[in-house]
Amino acid sequence: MNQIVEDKLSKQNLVSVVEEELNATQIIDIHTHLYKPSLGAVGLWGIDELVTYHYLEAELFRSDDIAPEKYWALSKREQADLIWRTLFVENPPISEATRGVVAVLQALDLPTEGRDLSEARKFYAGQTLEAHIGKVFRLAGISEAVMTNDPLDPAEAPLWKDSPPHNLFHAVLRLDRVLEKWPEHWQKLQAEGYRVEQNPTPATIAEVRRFLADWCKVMEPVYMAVSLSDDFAFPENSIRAQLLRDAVLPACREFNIPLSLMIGVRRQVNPAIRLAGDGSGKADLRAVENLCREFPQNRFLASLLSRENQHELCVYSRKFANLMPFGCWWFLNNPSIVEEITRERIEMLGMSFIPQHSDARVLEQVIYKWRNTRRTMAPILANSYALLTEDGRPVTREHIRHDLDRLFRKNFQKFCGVAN
Ligand code: FIX
Ligand code: ZN
Repeated sequence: MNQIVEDKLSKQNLVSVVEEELNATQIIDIHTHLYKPSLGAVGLWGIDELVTYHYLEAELFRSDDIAPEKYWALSKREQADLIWRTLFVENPPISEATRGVVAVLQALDLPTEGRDLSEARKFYAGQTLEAHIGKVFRLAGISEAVMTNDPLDPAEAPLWKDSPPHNLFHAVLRLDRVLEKWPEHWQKLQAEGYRVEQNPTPATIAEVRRFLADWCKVMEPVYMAVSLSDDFAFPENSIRAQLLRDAVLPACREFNIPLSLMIGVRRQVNPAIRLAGDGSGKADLRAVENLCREFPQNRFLASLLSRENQHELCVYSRKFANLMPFGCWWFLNNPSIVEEITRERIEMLGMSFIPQHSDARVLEQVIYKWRNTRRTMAPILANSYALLTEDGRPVTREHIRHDLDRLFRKNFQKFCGVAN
């Protein structure tokens, strides 16, 4: 790193310099459920989607005695009105998810204390998606968002025909339906002309490889991804393990992209509340250990859903350079837990990890999720630099800028082979 002679920062002004440099860093959001404009038909944006986010639906069911089936019978607008009244008018929006909506409204200069959503709905009536995306990304301080793209999603797949690349978005080939739900989906591949059967025979494996290659050519994904249940094991005697070993990992090597392992979901612990009904469980990370050791030519992004798995993920990341921990996922994306996870990652991994992703499902969520990340991370980073200064090594603004660029851009770009 070329040494620029700079003022050595005192402990007092470390926090303000870290905050300034965090605000100036254009972040790459490496996992979202957002979509480029040409896939806009499946993308979510606007006040009614923001207020009916599944995190808020879960909180509604705790604060109102409405039965889920009655809620599901309401229109999207009626659902949003009920959530707004219950979680924002009758009660203070003090949770992470409700406060996030307030932060978005403030950032968009919309009323945050309204008795209803009429002002916000009037604002959105005048917005066009592409211009709004640019404004929201600027407010969030992100330069790009990485999507989640499922070739077996009947709503999304047809939209990829003639869908042009977009400079603000990267694609990801999402494989839950192939790896986690093969029995329910192999016939979809067959219907598309891939000569597969339910048993993963060598011929079926070859056709799954062809399916993956065809979609890699269409999407040009920066990585492949799968969300795996908390009981994921590898090796194991299962179709999932065989498809992973014989089709997905070779395809990742063929296209030189990582596989993102998101492990720990306990699907539909309460089906009555639909997308809000997923839970979390501690995983056995020997699966990750075995994958990293047995496939050194593969690279693995990893984000785990259980707080109890985080420290051992740091230990494994010290053992395997082909393992990149990322984000404080889903139920972990709360300041109290982000602080613990980020501090132990810095202590054990230096700046060789990817601290956060937004997981945004609704476009405007990136505004609050990245405001929270910057607010939570500034004192953590300043503390790390204060300790370094105390122990004898002065820190400059250039050092901080270099580290933030690694954390929020270069580690992803290098690990996924994405150009700057
Ligand atoms: O599997 C995933 O990508 C999860 O992030 C989502 O399914 C989850 O619902 C979510 O949006 C969490 O924030
Ligand atoms: Zn996600």
